[in-house]
Amino acid sequence: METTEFIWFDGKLVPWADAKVHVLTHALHYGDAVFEGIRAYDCGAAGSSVFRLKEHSQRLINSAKILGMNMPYTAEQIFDATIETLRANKLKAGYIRPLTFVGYGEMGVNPGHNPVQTIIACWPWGAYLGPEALEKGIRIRTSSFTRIHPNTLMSKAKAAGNYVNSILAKIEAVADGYDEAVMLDPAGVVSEATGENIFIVTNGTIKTPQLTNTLGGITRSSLIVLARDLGYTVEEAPLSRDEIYIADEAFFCGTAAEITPIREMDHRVIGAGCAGPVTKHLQQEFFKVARGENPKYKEWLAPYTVD
Ligand code: PPE
Repeated sequence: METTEFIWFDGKLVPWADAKVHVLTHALHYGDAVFEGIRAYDCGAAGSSVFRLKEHSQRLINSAKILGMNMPYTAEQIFDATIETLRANKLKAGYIRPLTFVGYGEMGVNPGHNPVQTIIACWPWGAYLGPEALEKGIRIRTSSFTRIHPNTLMSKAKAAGNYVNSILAKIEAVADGYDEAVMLDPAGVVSEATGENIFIVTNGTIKTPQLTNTLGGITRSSLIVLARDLGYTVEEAPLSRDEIYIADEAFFCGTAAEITPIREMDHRVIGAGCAGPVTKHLQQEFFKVARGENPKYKEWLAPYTVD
């Protein structure tokens, strides 16, 4: 990976190589960490902007609350620390990873009084699913792994432990020659991908699963607003696997993946087998918003400049 100079670690900027923890860190053994994935965009002469930093900062706090972690920072402090980290690294555009984790202290499942620590790292990160994915679309499979039951792990928490389910699905998909997996929930309806929410387009109507057991994606909620403002009808309703097979268009969305068209699923070509017109339209409008070219959504952006 491409590194940067500093990582924010519990209030201090430390050199990248020195941001270390003990091997008996509780979260490393039991997965009790929560994180965020955030993107900053280069807005040209206007400087840079972090996309929906307020919402991402709040989701980190919410995730910690769901896991019963004693989070020592407020959403405002995470917001400010993120901007501080970007500026210290002179990073105009890239990916930001805040992580709050249960640290070193006692071993055993009970996190007890172990310290709760927070880091914020950032680095340049291009297209998540490969350089051609955003334009040409990807091939996906339905995972043989079921997405977590809403009372097994807490899907509204962006918790490290939840990602073991995603890792199983991702390894399987990649080993079988696909770019990504989509997972069904315990009832057999479509939930989400290993790191993205899913949308389909049928007869001009946009549809996405409700949030029963999926992460409340910030890209997802932004796209729902954006699409409705553009005049599209957007439904949040149960989505079956075969509805995707016969959709005109399908796409994934997430901070890392942005808006990635799906061109094939389980060996069925979706629509015309390339990025469809509605997907392309939303992609274009989304990037305009993120790059500060649409003043209507200015409140979604946290502007900053680097010296
Ligand atoms: N579902 C899952 C399971 C998920 O991990 C993400 C983000 C989303 C939906 C979309 O959420 P949002 O980013 O708020 O729109 N996945 C992050 C982690 C990716 C990684 O490999 O790490 C991300 O996109 O940053």
